[in-house]
Amino acid sequence: MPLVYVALGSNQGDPVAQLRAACQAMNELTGSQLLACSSLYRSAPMGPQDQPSYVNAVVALQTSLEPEALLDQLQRIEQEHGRVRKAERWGPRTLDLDILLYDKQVINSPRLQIPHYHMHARAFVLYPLAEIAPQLQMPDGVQLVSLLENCPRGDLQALPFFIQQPDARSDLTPHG
Ligand code: J1A
Repeated sequence: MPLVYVALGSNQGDPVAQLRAACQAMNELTGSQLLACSSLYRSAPMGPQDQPSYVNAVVALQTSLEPEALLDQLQRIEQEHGRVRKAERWGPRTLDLDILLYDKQVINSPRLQIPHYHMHARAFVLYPLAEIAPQLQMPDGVQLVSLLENCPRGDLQALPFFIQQPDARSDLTPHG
């Protein structure tokens, strides 16, 4: 079954609770099982700084869903779990789910670019990914560790909260 890495991010409402709920929802997707979750990390937002800091994580998901079907499901989870109730109405979407890698596939469709276009240079993606898949290789053969060498940690900070780990698996060897 394909092995997929998904990045999670939130900076509105209760980001830790939203990331936990998103993980549980991914684990409940048809033909899917969460294999590993990174720690949670906090960092300043990119761009305009007049918004709360982000909480990010990366998970490994084994799934029989095709890439676009998985995207549909992740977008549904974003809608269901990523909305902050503000006074009497629902605010904007506040949960981001990005497919970083889908096995070794390279996809460039109107809806989907894999490997994710921004993953090569973002500390809040690379460090959590390295935590759960230190040996990972990109589809073009570049090692994750060499991306890390060119990506300073910056203000990225691991948080003392955890997403409940799925059952430990000794056979989890990402991308062989
Ligand atoms: C569209 N897409 O992107 S939202 C979607 N490839 O409709 C998809 N591999 O069709 C398309 N996975 O976290 C193309 N979607 C995709 N993202 C792929 C998913 N600062 C794909 N510190 C638009 N931390 C889509 N985040 C893509 N500052 C963009 C959400 C989902 C991430 C904003 C810190 C953060 C942001 C800004 C941050 C952080 C948006 N991140």
